[in-house]
Amino acid sequence: MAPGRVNKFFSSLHFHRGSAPSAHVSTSTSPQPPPEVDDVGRVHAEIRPQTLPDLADPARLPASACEPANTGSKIPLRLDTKEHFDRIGRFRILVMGRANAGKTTILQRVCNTTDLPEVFDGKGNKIDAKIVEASIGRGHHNIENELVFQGNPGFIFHDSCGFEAGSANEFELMNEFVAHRATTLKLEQRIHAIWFCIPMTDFHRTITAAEARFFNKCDTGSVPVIVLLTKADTLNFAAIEQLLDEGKTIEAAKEQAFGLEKQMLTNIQTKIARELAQCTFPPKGYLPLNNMNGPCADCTLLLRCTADALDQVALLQLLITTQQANLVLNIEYAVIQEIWYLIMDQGVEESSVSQLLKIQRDVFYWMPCIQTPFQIHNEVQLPLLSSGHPISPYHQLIAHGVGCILVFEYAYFYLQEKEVAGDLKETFALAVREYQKSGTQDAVQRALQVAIKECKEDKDKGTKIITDLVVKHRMSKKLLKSAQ
Ligand SMILES: Nc1nc2c(ncn2[C@@H]2O[C@H](COP(=O)(O)OP(=O)(O)OP(=O)(O)O)[C@@H](O)[C@H]2O)c(=O)[nH]1
Ligand SMILES: [Mg+2]
Repeated sequence: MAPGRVNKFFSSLHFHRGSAPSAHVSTSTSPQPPPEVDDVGRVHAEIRPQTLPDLADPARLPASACEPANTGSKIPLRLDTKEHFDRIGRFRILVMGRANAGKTTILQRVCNTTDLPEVFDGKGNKIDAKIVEASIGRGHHNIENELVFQGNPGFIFHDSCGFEAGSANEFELMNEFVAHRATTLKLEQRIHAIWFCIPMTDFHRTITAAEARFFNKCDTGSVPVIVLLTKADTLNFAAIEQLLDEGKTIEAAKEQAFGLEKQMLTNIQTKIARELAQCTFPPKGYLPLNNMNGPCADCTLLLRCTADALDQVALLQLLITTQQANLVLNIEYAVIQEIWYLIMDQGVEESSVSQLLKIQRDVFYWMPCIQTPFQIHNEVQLPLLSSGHPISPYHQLIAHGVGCILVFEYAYFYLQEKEVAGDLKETFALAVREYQKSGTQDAVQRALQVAIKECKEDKDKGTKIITDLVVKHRMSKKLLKSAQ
């Protein structure tokens, strides 16, 4: 990530779960406890505890921060698209909706780019951009085509045009595609989420008959469909227009438009939700999106809404580790999915080597992809990331888990900022040294002692407190300063 991109990323960091979002997220079903299934083809390498020193005894920790990595192999940070095409376990999203609904713009935001995607046929052959453009110009999006942005080739998108202009044949093609890709046993071909765009520029015709047909006929199985109310910002014009029609002055109309715009959006969303709730296969959630074409566009809510609609931990991990739009999401999910359970497990009497390694590995799986697909570098073993103060094994485990998040996050930024392939073992060693010598480790440990008491049993409040604590102590902030 170039310094510019790092800056852009950091500017998005103020978005947290619980902070006031600009858009409202709602889900129509309560989240199910996710089963522990890993069927997306993700390679989970085993850590080998037998090679480790006894981490529970600080006196026996290795002098060097990281004990032997596998081979010290280099990681290319910018894999070319072909390499990524060979990779299984990429997150695949079908985006659908009327022409001009803002579909491509959303995908660009998610991949941190303004470039157009490269288009591949289902066999991985690149299609000439001119052919694609000509086809799109005629209103055709071939749903089978795979769209990949160089900004983040970890995502594969399929784009389907709206049905209002489409023939019955086109609907059937889409139906077949969804039915097949939602259930195929070929994991690398499966779609993981569907974003159904309804533009608020067309708010007078919210759901067309053809769109309702999708929700009545297309069984997407466990693949969640999220309705995106795109271009919600354009309701501002509609609100001003309405106020002017009511006889308001232009100044008064502008002043009152915000309130009316919000009211209009709520009414539209309620109307759509009511209508779709009657369908055989209603969507899992609704999310208005504003100004996605603007410089401050942020897709954190979209990613979070999509993540929360997934019903498998492995898919959730895949999405969170693939996205690079907001790395606070990585921290947040690592805390919710791993650290919170450590906090709840108050009966811990000792912190064994295998427990510490398990935490390291569990946390690693939520961090951004800093490994090539088939070289899992979490064989690198971090030392105990807890300061020398005598603390209980319970606190030691939590401190270690939080320390791992901070070390991995710093390592990721360090590698991105250098923009060179690096040796992961050395980078982790450097991150650990920074963590320990900068005083961050001590500060985190002290802050944790207080935070754990505040957490009590309230998961939402507790995970927010811990996430904020981790975000506050991110060492990557220093990298940003040095890049300026
Ligand atoms: N006001 C506003 N305009 C938007 C937003 N998102 C996209 N646009 C604009 O809407 C237009 C269409 O956006 P695209 O992303 O190309 O729409 P699309 O659905 O991919 O269009 P087709 O592929 O042609 O069907 C562009 O001019 C965008 O700049 C938004 O959130 N607000
Ligand atoms: Mg488009």
